[in-house]
Amino acid sequence: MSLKLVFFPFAGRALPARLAFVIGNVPFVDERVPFDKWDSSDKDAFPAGSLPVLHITDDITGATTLVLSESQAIYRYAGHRAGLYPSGPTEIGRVEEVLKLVDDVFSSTDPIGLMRTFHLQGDALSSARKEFVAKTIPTFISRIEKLLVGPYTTGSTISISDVTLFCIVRLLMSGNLDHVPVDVLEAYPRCRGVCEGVFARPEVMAYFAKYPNEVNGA
Ligand SMILES: N[C@@H](CCC(=O)N[C@@H](CS)C(=O)NCC(=O)O)C(=O)O
Repeated sequence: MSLKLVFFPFAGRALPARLAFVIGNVPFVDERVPFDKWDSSDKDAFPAGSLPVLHITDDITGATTLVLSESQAIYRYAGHRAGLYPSGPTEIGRVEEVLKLVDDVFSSTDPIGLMRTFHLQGDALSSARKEFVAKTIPTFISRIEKLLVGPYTTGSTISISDVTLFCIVRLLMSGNLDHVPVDVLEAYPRCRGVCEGVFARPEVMAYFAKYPNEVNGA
């Protein structure tokens, strides 16, 4: 099977899958579509009219086996291929719970998810980000904090939920998000510990040496 992950030339919704493949030493084509090329492309050629998309091709026949369009599905597929998806029901349950909660931090509407703040400006941005810090983080990150066994989600073995958590923790602590202070995760040492564990892996460090602009998950 050959894998091609198509996304834009930034971290965003592709970083967890890129890192999963890197950590699992799974070869993949990391196609990065320039914005001007995307703007002029036929969106109907993409299942959801958006990116990321993961193409899986049979090496022998050259036939397309699967085209995945949703980042959450892509993370799970990447986790399986990379050996980052657990096999036991207890661990699966816990990893899925953390995956869902990380996604809630991004896209939940009640309280406000980070994605909804990205296109705001001025007072609207300030008030949405303040709500995000005051409500969303305590609601979802504190739940994740309680679930983590440590040093990773299920204990000593890294899982795909650790990779997605790493990406959001780096972004939240980056200082790149207006109105989100860099110490916003001070009260969540286990979440920060997962982040440190993922970041310390040689293959992850090598990835960020190649793509330094993605190191803060943006
Ligand atoms: N639900 C989709 C959302 C994908 C999405 O919104 N992708 C954005 C980039 S992060 C995109 O393709 N934007 C360009 C466009 O919609 O034209 C997923 O999770 O994969």
